Amino acid sequence: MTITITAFEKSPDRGQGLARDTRVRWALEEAGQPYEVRLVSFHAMKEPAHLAIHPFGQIPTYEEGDLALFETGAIVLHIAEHHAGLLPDDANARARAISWMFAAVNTVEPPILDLVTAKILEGDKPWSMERLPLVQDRIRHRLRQLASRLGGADWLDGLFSAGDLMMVHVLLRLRPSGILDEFPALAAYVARGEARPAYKRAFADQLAVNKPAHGGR
Ligand code: GTB
Repeated sequence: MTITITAFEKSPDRGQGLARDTRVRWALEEAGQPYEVRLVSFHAMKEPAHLAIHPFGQIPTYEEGDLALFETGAIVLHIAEHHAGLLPDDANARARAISWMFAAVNTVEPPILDLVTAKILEGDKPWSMERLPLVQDRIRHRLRQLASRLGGADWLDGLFSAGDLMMVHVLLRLRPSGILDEFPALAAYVARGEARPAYKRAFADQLAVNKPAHGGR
């Protein structure tokens, strides 16, 4: 059955791979599953046809036969549960890898999204400059904890898993801020994720859609 995902027709990040379709593309590449991409505009995302598969009018979505999914955590988990390569066979190790997927989206991603909100949506507010250091320090607190758990390991719990895939992609969103580089072990962890052939294919495919014209910015 053909797998179809949705992605931005024109991503605001101009192909840096930060939009969340990249994590779904990456999971599908790790799993060796071919897929098609339906590109949607911001306008189309809010139309009934898209809202029928994504109640919040966002990308990405995942369709396969009569199954339609939204939320990248659920989509990546579905892919990982149906194909080898993203979750360990051992039941306890599998449960731990899934914990890391939840940790990525529930514990590490929220403060990172707060920073995006603080800079982009609230940047013009009179209190914005005062709030920014608080938001940044909440991120640093989480990253210290994460770096401490990772220690000198390559991945969060043994072999690379869907937990690492989600965590690496969540951390990538921080790169433009410079905060990731304050944690060399985490920056190296992210670089290990980016070095995976499956990530490179996913990145190249989203870049092919979003590359700025004339090579400019
Ligand atoms: N929790 C959902 C999930 O994980 O699937 C969140 C989905 C989501 O936020 N989708 C965003 C979207 O559709 C795109 S990825 N936004 C349009 C809307 O809400 O109207 C978020 C994103 C957007 C832009 C950048 N960027 O430019 O760097 C990075 C990430």
